[in-house]
Amino acid sequence: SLRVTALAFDMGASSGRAYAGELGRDASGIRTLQVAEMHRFDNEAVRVGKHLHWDILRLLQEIKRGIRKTFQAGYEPRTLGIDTWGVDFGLIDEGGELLGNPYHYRDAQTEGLIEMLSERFGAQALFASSGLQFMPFNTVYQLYAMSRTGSVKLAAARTLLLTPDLLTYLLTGVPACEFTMATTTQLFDPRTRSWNKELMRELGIPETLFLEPVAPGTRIGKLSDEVQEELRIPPVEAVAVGSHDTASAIAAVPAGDEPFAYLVCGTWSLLGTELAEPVLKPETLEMSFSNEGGVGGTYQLLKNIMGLWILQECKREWDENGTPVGYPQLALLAESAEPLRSLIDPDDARFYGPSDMTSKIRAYCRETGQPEPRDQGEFARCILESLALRYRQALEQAESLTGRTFAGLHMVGGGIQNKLLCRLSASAIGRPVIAGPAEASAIGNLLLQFVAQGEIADLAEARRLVSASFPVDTYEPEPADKASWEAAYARFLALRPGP
Ligand code: LFR
Repeated sequence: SLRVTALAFDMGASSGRAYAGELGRDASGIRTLQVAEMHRFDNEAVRVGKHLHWDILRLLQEIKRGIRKTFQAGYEPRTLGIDTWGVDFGLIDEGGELLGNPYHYRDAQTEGLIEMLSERFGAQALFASSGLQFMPFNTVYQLYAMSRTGSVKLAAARTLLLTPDLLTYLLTGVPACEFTMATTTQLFDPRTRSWNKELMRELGIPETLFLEPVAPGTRIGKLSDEVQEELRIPPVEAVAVGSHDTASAIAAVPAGDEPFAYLVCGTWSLLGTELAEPVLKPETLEMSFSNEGGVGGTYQLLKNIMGLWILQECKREWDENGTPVGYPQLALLAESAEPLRSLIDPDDARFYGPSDMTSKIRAYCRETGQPEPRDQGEFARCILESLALRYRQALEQAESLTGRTFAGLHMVGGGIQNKLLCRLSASAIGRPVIAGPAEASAIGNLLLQFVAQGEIADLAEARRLVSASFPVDTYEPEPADKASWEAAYARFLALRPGP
C-alpha cells in the first residue's frame, strides 16, 4: 500500500500495547502522525520457586496476535519496532535457542550486590565507567548474581539479548543489540562508547556474550518465514527503535529547541533532562542520577523514582483481598482525602519488592511519627503527594547538576491519565506541568521507525510532528496551596529521603 505506516509494540511492566501509526497531513498541509491502538494485554511477573520471571513466550504470542489484528484492521505496516523496560535479558545457547525464562528485574537475587561491587571497585570508579545510578536491577548485578552462584544457563550462553532485542530475535532470527538498551546494563562505558570488558572479566561474565550496539533507527531484518507463514502476512521489517521504553518516551516529548525537563510517568517515574554528553562528575552519583543513552545521539540525565508501582501494588493487594477498586474510583477517593496528611519517601528500599505494600506504607508512617493511612483514598493520596514532592527534589537536583533552569515540566506516559498526580505535581514543583502524550513510548517507537523508513530526518523533526499531532493539557500550580506545599516539602526533606 502507499500509506506510510508502522507498527509499535510498547511493553511495560504491567501491560503491553500495540499501536499502528500512519503519517498524513492535516487540512493546512502540515504533516501529522495518527496512531490507533491495535491490541492490549496484561504483563505480570511469574514466581517460580525462589525466582521471579517474565513470561516471555506469552509476550511473543501477544505480539503475534497484535500483528495479526493490525493486518485484519486493514493496515499494512512496512516496519515493526519493539520497546520494553530496561536491563532484563535472555540468554541464547550455541544452537540459537533461548535458555529458560528471563528473570524479572525485581527478582531478589541481586540483593546486597550494589554494596559488594561498590566496595570492591570503588563507587566513583564504578559510576564513571557506566554513568548509571546504582539500581539493584541493573544487568551487571543480575549477571554477577548468576556468575557467583555458578549458573548453568550463564555457562551455556553464547549470546545475551536484552528484552526488545530478544523479542525481535524470536520474530526474525536476527540477533542484535540496540544502543539505548545497552546503556541500561551498567556494563557499557559512555566514555569509550563501548562494552566494559574489563569489568566483565573481573565478574566472571563472558565478554563474548555482548554484540556491538546499533543506533536507534537501524533496520534489523524481515520477520522470519515461519512467522510470516503462521500469520499469513506479507514481509514486514523489524527496526531497532529507541528500544528502551524510556528513550522512546523522551523522543516523543513535544518540546522545542530550548532545554527542557521531562517526567516519564509509568510503573517508574523518570525525571530528567536531555544533553549531548553524559555528566560523569561525582555529584551525579551523589544525587543518584543516571546517564542513559537516548535516540538521536543524546544522553539522558535522569533520576529513577519508584513511581506508580507503589500504587499498582496497593491496588493489586485490594483486588486480591476482596476489596477491588478501579483507578478512576481510586482517583476520586484520593481527591476527597485530607491533603498532605502523611508522607513517605517513595524510594525507600522497602517499597521496591512486590507484595504487602499497604503494611509497608503503614510501617513507614509509624516509624516516622506520622498518622497511618486508614483507607484506599488515604493510601492513594499519600503515595501521589509523596511522589510529587520527590519530583520537586529531583527537578531541583537536575537544575543544580546542569546549571539549567526549567520553567515547567513535561509529563508523558500512561501515568498522566492520573490527573490528580499531574495537578499535585504542578503544585509541588510550583511550575506548570505540560502533560502529554500518554502513549509517548509507542509514539517515540513509531518515530524511529519512520526515521528508518527515511520519512523523518531527525529528533527535532520528530518532536515537531508530535506537537502538531497530539494535544497537551497544562496544569498550573494552585496559588492558594503554595504555603502548605512549601511546608510539606520541608517535612518531606526532614524524612531524609535518599539522594
Ligand atoms: C521504565 C524503565 C526504566 C528502567 C526500569 C527497569 O519502564 O524502563 O527506565 O529503569 O523500567 O527496567
